[in-house]
Amino acid sequence: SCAKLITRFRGSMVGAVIGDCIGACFEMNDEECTKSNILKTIAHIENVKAGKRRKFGEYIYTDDTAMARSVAESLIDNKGFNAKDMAKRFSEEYMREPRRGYGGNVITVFKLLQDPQLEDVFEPARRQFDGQGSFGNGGAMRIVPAPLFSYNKDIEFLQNLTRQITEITHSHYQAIQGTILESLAIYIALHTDNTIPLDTDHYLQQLKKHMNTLEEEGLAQESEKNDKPYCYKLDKMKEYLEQEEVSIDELNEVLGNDVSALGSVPAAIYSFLRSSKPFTDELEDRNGFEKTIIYAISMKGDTDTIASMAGAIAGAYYGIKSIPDSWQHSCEGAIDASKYADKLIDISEEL
Ligand code: 8NA
Ligand code: MG
Ligand code: MG
Ligand code: MG
Repeated sequence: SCAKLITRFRGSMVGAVIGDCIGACFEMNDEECTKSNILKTIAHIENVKAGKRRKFGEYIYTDDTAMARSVAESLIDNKGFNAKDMAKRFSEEYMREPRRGYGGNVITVFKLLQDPQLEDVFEPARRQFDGQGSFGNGGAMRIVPAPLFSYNKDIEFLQNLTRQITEITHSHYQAIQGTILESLAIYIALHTDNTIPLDTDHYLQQLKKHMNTLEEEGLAQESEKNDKPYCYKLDKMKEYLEQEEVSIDELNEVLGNDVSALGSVPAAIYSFLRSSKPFTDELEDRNGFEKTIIYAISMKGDTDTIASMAGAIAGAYYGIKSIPDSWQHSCEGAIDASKYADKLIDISEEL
């Protein structure tokens, strides 16, 4: 029903903001990323009483959320994808607040997008890295509004929309495939019955079916490549979920935790799936959303982006009620994210 759906749209949009804001405290600070340390930050967020020391929006969002806001606003105002408008919003947002922690190379694209004479807004992205395009996770980190907007449409619609949004800044096939994987992960989570325990095998099978097709197509173009790295990582996740406990070192080695799409989207999906199963450690009493965020940060490396992508998936599955009020209160942009979710649900119903 619609009343239930709204909690999941809000959960997804807000979940992404929460992961970004809390994850940003640990970005590139690997020694700090132990569960007990992360829980200290969480305790700070939860224990400070309203009206006393707790500051509203104390934990600030980074480029991940800044760009997701532009995606949401552009889809809402245009009731669909408008490349020129979205490119303008990315670029203007960067110029307004350049210190949100953007990737080192994407800022070149934002500067070129400032040129009012520019005919093809996809051209600056195609020129990145000597024509190879960026394989960074900057496409995937901002994609959450797309699967919400596409809720009543099919997977083909979702994939096309996702590809177009990504290609404004990221043209490398691995960035596009990784963003589609994140989009699918959110879309499938939204469409999965959350009143029964999550069937992680079935969830992975659905992702694999689509990624297999995409990577087969990619192989025809990339003749030197003879493997399907996203499918490989989805298979490894299934294997890990059958085991008792897998070390973070092994997960980092196999799934990755860096600023590339291939090295971060799988870590985000795994955090969501692992957190649907019980823990026997200090995460034991946390709900599925809380576990997902804390576990994603414990993956180290690009923590804001991995936790943000994981939060978007977990929020879509568990809904806004699973996100503690104190977390929402403490993270900048959480209230706005809820408002975008409400507008996206209205538009998705008209499509
Ligand atoms: P990007 O397009 O600048 O890519 C990020 C980085 O990935 C680049 O600076 C390169 O080092 C590397 N890279 C990407 N494509 C190639 C290629 N074809 N060949 C060689 N190297 C390549 O920016 P983005 O928007 O993809 O970046 C997103 C990330 O940056 C997010 O994690 C976001 O939070 C932010 N960020 C991350 C860190 C971090 O180190 N974890 C720090 C600051 C900002
Ligand atoms: Mg960031
Ligand atoms: Mg960052
Ligand atoms: Mg990051």
